[in-house]
Order: sequence, then C-alpha cells, then structure tokens
Amino acid sequence: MKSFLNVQDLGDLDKALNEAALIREVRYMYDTLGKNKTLLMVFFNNNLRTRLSTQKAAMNLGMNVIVLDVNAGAWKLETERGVIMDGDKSEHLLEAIPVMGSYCDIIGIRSFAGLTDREYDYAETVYHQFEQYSGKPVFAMETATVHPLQAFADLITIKEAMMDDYFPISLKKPKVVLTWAPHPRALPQAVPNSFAQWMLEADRQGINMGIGQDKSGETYGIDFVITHPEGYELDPKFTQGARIEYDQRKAFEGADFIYAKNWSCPGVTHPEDYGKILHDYHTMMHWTVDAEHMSWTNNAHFMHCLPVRRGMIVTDDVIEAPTSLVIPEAANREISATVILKRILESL
Ligand code: AN0
Ligand code: CP
Repeated sequence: MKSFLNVQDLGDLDKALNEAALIREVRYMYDTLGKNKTLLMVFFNNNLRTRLSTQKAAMNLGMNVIVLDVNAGAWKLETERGVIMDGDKSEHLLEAIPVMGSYCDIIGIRSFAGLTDREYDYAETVYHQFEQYSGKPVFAMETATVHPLQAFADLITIKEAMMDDYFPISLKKPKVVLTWAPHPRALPQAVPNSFAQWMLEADRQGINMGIGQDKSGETYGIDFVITHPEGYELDPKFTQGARIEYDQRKAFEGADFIYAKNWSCPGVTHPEDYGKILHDYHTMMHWTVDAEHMSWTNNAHFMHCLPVRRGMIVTDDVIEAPTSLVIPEAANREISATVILKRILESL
C-alpha cells in the first residue's frame, strides 16, 4: 500500500479485520518489520489520540518516529501555488514536502479542511501534494475529507462488540446509525464521510460482523442509516447507497450502534453554505444524544471518535454507560494504525 485515504486502499475488509484481531492478540508479532525505517507524522492541526496511537503503532513495528507540529515552531507554510509570498509564510509546501520526504520512509498527514473553499478541500489538495512531491508512501491521519484510521478502528470496535454481545454465535446483522449532533463550532465532514464510506463498503463486501455462519447470508454486512437535520447531506461520493432518515427517532428505532458526530454543512445542495453551521446550536439541542434517545434503540452501544463535548453531542450518563464504546474505539486506533503501517512497510 502506497497511499491510505479511502477504504478501497485497504481492499478485502475481512482480511484486514482478521489481521487486526491477530495484532490485538499478538501485538509485537511484527516488531522487526520496521527496523531502521522512519515514520514522519506531520500535524497541521490539534490532536491527541492520533499522535499517541500512531506513534505506538510504529513502535509496535520497530520503527523510528519523528513528529512535526507545523503550528508549534515550524516555518509558516504556503500551500497555494502561484502566490507572491510577501505575507507571514516563509516557506512553500512544495519545497518543504520533498525536504520532509528526505528524512523518512513513510509520512502521515493531519490536515483538516479549511471549510471555506469546497473545491480545494474536496480535491484533497494538501494530501495529494504530499503524495506527489515527497517520493514516499503517505497516509491520512484526518485530511480535508476523510479520517480512515478512525473509521477502520470503528469497524474493528463494532465487530468486537458484536462478538462480545452475541458470543458464542451471532446471527444478527447490526443496525448502525450515524447521527448528527449539535456543536458550537463548525467542524469538518471527514469523520462522518469516512464512517459512512467504511460502513457501506463493509455491507457491500458482506463481511461477517459476528462469528456466526448463517448460510442465508442475511446476517452478513451492516444495516446502515444516517440521520441529520435537512441541509447537512453528506457528499454522495461517500454515502451512495446509504439510507437517510431525517426523523432522528425513526432512525434510532432498533439500532444496535449509535455513532454521534457533528459536522458543518457539506455544501452539496447549497455550495454557498459550505462549512457553515446552519442553525444556532441552541435551537438544535433536541439532537443531543441523551438517555431518552437511547431508549428508542435496541440497547445500543454509544460511539464517538472523540474529542467530544459533553452536554452538546452526548449527555454524561450516555457516554459513561457500560454500553458506551468511546474508550475501546480510541484504543483500537493503535490497532488500525498498526495494520496500516504494516501494510505500507510490506510494500516498501
Ligand atoms: C475534529 C473533527 O471534527 O474533524 C477531529 C475529530 C477527530 N474535531 C474537532 O475539531 C473538535
Ligand atoms: N479521534 C481522533 O482522531 O482524535 P484526535 O483528534 O485527538 O487525534
């Protein structure tokens, strides 16, 4: 694997999930694979889980790790071509990228959407510049439109929860609901885009989320539903084939997993609204996932990628409930990153 942005880059999801399960059990199985190989992580934005889990994953594989926090002491970087650089930016990304590439073997990139220029964000301009000019394999640690390490960790977490809930045999196809929830600041669409893309691909590939073998095949895959207020439609590039239910209560009925996330307007129907919060969040608090919302479900697990704002996205009791999966999800970021780095190392 030379690039990791979309679920298709990983290929067979059953194989990837089995690899993840193996690494979870025998974490240091490949601890010499990355000997004398260096991972460079480049952060243009804040993070917590991503830095720690990806660094840990690289260490599991015996790699060396260097980190660049672009906003903490590096030269301010220009990203657009054709500009006269007479402002505060001292260096162009087009020189900085090959320089960074010269010190490492693999590059991870965190570069959020600017949320002003839809075309620039959705073209994944910064990621593709790294791909083109670094000469090294690159992977997304949340870029403008995707967060595949998170979505892979979420898929692993759902499968593990299914196996715990229904052990020794699962004949159930899980109903997974992605719900929009209120937030005071405009957030990117990367997490919901990837989550939708991965859930739909898992369904398309008909992967067995439990461990049961139902010959009918009815239990394979995922029953995936998205619910959000009108105007927050995600880009069909990621959601093609998904069921959209504007009535949050109807969407929640019978759900096994509730995946909450805020996102700003993706600008699909109204490009001029791209990156905006469409309604004052005070008027949207009925979308916050609370105990009443969870009572509509099939005793669902609560999920969120974190960081999460309590009282906005979810109430304390729901996130603290034994059915909440937010901590295992974060822990599985180490597993998803180990699988991805292993695949990239194998292709060097
Ligand atoms: C980011 C986002 O919504 O994309 C990162 C999530 C992993 N969240 C915030 O900026 C709060
Ligand atoms: N979920 C996630 O990517 O978290 P951080 O932004 O804290 O890395």
